[in-house]
Amino acid sequence: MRSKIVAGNWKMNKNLEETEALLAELAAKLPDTKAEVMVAPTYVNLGAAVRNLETSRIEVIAQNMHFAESGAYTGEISADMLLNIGVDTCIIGHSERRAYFGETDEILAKKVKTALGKGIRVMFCFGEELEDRKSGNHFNVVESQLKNALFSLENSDWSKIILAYEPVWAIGTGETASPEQAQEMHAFIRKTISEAFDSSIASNVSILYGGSVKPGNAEEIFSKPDVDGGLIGGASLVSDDFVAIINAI
Ligand code: G2H
Repeated sequence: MRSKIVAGNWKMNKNLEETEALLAELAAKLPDTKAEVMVAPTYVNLGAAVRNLETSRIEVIAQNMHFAESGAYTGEISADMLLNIGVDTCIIGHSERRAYFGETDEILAKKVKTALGKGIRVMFCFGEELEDRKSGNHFNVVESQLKNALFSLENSDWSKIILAYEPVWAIGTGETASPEQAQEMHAFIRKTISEAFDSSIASNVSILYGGSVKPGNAEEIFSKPDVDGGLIGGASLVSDDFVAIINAI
């Protein structure tokens, strides 16, 4: 049975005091939900976030990690460092990492391999750009992003994978994929995984939708059968909005 998940990607927002204040609000307002609730604060505040949420069921996850074990990689963070502070889930492949930091499918495949090898659960992000959608190439792009980074995995690795389909044209733009577009792509993703692996892997993997999810559109998007929750950016920075989205699942 796949999990329902609502995750907040805080990106490069919130200093320490703001992080602690938002976490306290979320912990106090967290509704009774079957969904797994996750937040991804920025690196420097991860340790504080873990300590702040010690008695809460909100999970702290990381926004990124490096593929190397350790060494001369200035500015980078390793899988072991995340595990050491109690973080065992990491977003990998967010479109902003791909676009602004040159993360290719090849680099992402290495990150996924390292993370899984260390026992870190991976929230793998992917999605097409506007030109791909306009030219009708969106299914091919998504299929190749999945194949290049994930299709060398063992069957057993899939229990540690969460997928987040985020069409780049809908990220932070206020433009959202329609619930039908999200469902169509999520069903395609499941079919692609089913063909490459097997149908039980495809039906057990959680596939989140991300891209301008807000309290006003969350319920309809989450109502689609192949949408298992959301990866939320902007709206996760305001506790009432994030709680409303959690309530929509
Ligand atoms: C997509 C999403 C969260 P937003 O990046 O990953 O951000 O909800 O602001 O579009």
